[in-house]
Amino acid sequence: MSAQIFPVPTEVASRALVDDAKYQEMYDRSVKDPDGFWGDHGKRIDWFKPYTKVKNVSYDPHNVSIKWYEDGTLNAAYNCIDRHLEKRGDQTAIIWEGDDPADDAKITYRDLHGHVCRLANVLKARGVKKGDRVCIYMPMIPEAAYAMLACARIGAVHSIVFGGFSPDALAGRIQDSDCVAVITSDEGLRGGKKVPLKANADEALANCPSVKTCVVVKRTGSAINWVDNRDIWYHEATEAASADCPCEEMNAEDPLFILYTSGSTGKPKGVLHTTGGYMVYASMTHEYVFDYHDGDVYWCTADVGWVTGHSYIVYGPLANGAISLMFEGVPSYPDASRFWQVCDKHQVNTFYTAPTAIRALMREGNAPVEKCKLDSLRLLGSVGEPINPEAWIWYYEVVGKKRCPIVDTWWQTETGGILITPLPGATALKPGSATRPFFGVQPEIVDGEGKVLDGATEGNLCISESWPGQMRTVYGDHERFVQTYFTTYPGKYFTGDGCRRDEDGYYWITGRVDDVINVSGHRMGTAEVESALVLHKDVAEAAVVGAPHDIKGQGIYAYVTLNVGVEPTDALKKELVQWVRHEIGPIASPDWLQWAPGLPKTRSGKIMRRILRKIAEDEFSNLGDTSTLADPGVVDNLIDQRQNRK
Ligand code: 6R9
Repeated sequence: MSAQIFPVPTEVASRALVDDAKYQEMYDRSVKDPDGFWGDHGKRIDWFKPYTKVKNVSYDPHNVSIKWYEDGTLNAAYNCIDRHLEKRGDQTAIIWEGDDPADDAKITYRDLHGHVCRLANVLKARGVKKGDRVCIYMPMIPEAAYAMLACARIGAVHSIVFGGFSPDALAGRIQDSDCVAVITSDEGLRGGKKVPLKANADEALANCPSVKTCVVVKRTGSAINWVDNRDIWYHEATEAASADCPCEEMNAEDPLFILYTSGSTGKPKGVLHTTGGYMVYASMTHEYVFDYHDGDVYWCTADVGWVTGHSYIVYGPLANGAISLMFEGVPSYPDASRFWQVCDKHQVNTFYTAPTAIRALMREGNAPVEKCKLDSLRLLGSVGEPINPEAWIWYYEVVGKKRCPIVDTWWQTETGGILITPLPGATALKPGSATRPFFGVQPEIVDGEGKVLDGATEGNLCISESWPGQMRTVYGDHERFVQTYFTTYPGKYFTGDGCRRDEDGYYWITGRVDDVINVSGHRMGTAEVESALVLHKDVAEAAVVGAPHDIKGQGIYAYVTLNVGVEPTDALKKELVQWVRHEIGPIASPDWLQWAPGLPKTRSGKIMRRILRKIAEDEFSNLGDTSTLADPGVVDNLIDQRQNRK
């Protein structure tokens, strides 16, 4: 592994909130005295009624219960907007950069207050009340942030569905949480291409009787279908609404949002986050990890459809009164220099993106980066998947000009905020390592039997104690929450990731150890893709695994068994790829599809994905234990087919 170490640069250290000694001191206190530590840091948030209790958590598999600040009351929108009005009402809250480089806007905290209140009043007038679920299916426009905060303001629980998901995927998520309203736009615009959001929503809503209201933002102005009494134009309704809307007083443990994420089995899970602990954790990690100082321009390139957009475009930064840049487009449009042009244009200080984007841009060479000055950049960040040292070095040298530390932040939808990460002023960096735990986070590496391993070692990553940003349950299915995260290694939260710890106590995430594929930093359950494939009339069976992919990190490799009598043609392959795209969305498109006359199974009928993974990686001589195979001939056949393709 990479032995190179990058110490904290002096300029970074001189302005940093935390140096190494302070990190150690704060970390020690956070684990020895969590009540004292989080009791103090909880005060970074404004509470209507202060809490008297801090942590109340049980990881006992018979009674998993996670509560933080349980008797405090607050409102997330108040913390992101109202409390800043006096001091920084005229400061920019959101810099919006459109898909077209000529399109941009600056929204001050005062503007934000008006927009959010108006939309909140529109929702209220349509009967949306505290506790109701509202689905947001939006492009990256400021109205997406207004929608989140309007829900938070009135105590409605938002559930954002990424704009790249299909009507079916959207419908499933709306139905699972019985949303009463949907907020969408006529179309989205990405890389010059239109995305038919309203048409998709219409198709989904045909099967979602719980939805009484669909608020539509006009983004492109294209003609759309309209359902009277259900659909309302955002611009018309908000114009007529009052710009004053009181904040609902929420208990710390009242839900703030649901976000669906893929797991190793079954349909996506509705990860539920509550208000108090989440806000404390999102704002605190945003400040310390990005060493945020007043006036810094901070850009996280994620989409609000993913958890990174929730915590590090909206809730964390806005709770801190930050300037948060929101980008509608893609890194390659109009050309591969776009990210860097936006950095120069808005004088971005902190830039936070995903390894897949870095790898894709790296492939374009240095010229698109070198066209730009990038002298405003001070700090770089990475999230979503392990960053390979080669991409790390390129990011560090070519983008950051060897001046800017890279914070490689490991976390999950479930964790609400960053758990393992460098702190810019405190942590020497090793390319490819997420380095050390954030305050209060106690990682443990365990072997297959759950034995905790000490020192330099490798195994499965668990977290032994709770932190305030942790998810509280799977919406509507607490048992699934317990089963998924707390039964594999009783008494600990199991992350689903593999991990190595080196001699210096640095953590290196090695990737998922379950049946989840990380495609371009987005999680996809193999089971979901398989279910989509077997829905096709010609498919008898399918098995999906992840395989190494140059840009995406992992790509989707599908083995498909056709029904008897169906001809395996290239046209059918294309059709099946399209089929999955249509069923789930473009992010689920298989990158490779191989015909499998039979699948390797155990005698009890379990598909042996381990073997399929090896075949997809061309590691034919290293298949591991094959003694439990019901029919070894199946494997030889798959290897033959794989070899003949090349
Ligand atoms: C925030 C987010 C979570 C999974 C996680 C892990 C992978 C995320 C990473 C990383 C290595 C990092 N992951 N950050 N792996 N280094 N810095 O991505 O949430 O979409 O839920 O994905 O992503 O495998 O378990 P989510």
